[in-house]
Amino acid sequence: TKGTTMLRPQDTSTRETKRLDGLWSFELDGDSAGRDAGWFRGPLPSPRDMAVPASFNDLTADAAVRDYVGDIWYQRTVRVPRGWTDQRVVLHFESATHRATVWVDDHEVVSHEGGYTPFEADVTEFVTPGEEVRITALVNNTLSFQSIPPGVIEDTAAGKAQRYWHDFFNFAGIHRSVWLAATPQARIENLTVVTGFSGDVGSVDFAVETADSDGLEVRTVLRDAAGREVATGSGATGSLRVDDVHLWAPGHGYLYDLEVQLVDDTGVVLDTYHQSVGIRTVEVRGTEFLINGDPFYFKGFGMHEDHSTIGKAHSPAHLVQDFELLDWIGANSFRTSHYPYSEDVLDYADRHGIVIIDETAAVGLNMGLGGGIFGGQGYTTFSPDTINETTREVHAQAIRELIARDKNHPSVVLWSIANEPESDTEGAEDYFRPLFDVAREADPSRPVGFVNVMLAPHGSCRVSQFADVLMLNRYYGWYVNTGDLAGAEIAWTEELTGWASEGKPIIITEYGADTLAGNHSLTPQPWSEEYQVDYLDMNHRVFDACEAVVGEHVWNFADFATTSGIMRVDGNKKGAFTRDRKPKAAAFALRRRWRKDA
Ligand code: BDP
Repeated sequence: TKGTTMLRPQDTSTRETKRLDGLWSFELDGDSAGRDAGWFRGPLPSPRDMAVPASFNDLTADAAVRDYVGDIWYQRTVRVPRGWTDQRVVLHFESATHRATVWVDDHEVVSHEGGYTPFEADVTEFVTPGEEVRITALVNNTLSFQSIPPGVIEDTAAGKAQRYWHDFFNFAGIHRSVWLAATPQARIENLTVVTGFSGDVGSVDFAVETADSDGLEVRTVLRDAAGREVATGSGATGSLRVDDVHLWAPGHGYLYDLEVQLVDDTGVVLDTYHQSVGIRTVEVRGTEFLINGDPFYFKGFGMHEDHSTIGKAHSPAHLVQDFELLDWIGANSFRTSHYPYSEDVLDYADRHGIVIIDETAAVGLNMGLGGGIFGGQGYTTFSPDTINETTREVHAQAIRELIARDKNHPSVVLWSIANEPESDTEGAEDYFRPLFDVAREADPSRPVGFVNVMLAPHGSCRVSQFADVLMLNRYYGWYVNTGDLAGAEIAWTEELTGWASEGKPIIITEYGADTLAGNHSLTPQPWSEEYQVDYLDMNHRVFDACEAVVGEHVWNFADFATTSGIMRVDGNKKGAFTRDRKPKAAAFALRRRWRKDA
């Protein structure tokens, strides 16, 4: 699958969509027998019901389902809308974690690797408007050294076991909506906008790709938020001039609407597509991070798509609640740790002026994590047998697909191509150098970085040299200097001073302390709500004393599910909110710092 030239399904005067969410048939296939047996040719042999979108893991009362690794079948029938005659029909998955192959009736139509980016297939020749078709998706959630994120299947005395090096549960399934969508045959296929301004005059540079469009003309119309036409253009590429420009800015999600039309020589509009456009600029200058030329300070969190019952599924209700809490606490930004989030999340951020660091699913490329005396040994991170050139190609494709999907969102100001990879070795340097090029080639308009781990402190990291912005995860006072905030403050200040000498802006992308809600202590004891507050205060003193620090993202917005381990009690408890979004004392403390008005 191309994976990088497709537009999100949309209802316009020339396009129509049908969402396939609801209950699907579902069957685990532990022997991987279904493909050869042709399970897609008819109803699954012994299906149960499963919700889409949802992670399947927590929806049954069966540990074997929760921890299942392997092939997973989803199936449903759908009636193709009878009005779709002569249209091009596509089947679009917003995501399937971590990979999928899809059939329409007996025809294999698409395969896609990577659990958090969309893919689609042209199914026109396999469907008849007004008739039913059977859609079957073979999803697979196995992590290997050649997947992003990586993992390995190990042989244990009790059988095969999935192991991975990232600290969140390997939720899987169909996490976002599935669509049937109709477009005209002559169609708009891809669209890129890059914005700028000078004084009162804004610019919207656009590049449109079309298909089956011989003899047709591309026209563009830009309207302001009140629907007034402010600029028009003709041709597939160009630049629109916007007088008296109304900028998109943090806290101010002002959006124009760009309508792209495909028009024939008699003026008939054969296809039309709408794109929200926020006019703003992003720039790194010295140790500053500038949005619209103004220094920006990131306040917010590393987050997760994680909720009880639905796991990593997207849900509009949870989206609204999480953004309401971000607003309440005074956050102006977050990082999509540790994978691309639902496109609805980005749309919401665009509309509300929330700033996003957009991350790929490249997390856990580090055999030093989860190491120590209890394992982690036995693997070299970068080697021909582990994370290798094939992995790098999968990783490159993940970067391309992230940027292809999210390039037009004004909320996205910075790409994060990996979280906490090994970065202090020659293997890491060789692995990452070309990946920064991949990102910059796909999007020359935004800075690129990766998130550095405390195992590669200042002076030993060999990858940060490629980054425009330094993103640091540090746990002084938690994983080191545990319970010793005075010692932590000294050590942290010293390391940060080293990083500040690099002359690049620094965003602290993680700092946090596990905290059991309701656990209190008069003296600063780790795991208590009071310690979490003291820990954050200490960190803030360190940041405030360092000019190069341009942002603070607490780890994490909310408690979240992880794999089982002796370091985790019912998951990771570093949330400012609990998993069901109740505030800990730290939430109020952060609100006092971030909303001086509150
Ligand atoms: C960092 C990771 C993050 C973890 C966090 C922690 O980036 O995913 O959840 O530490 O240990 O290593 O809480």
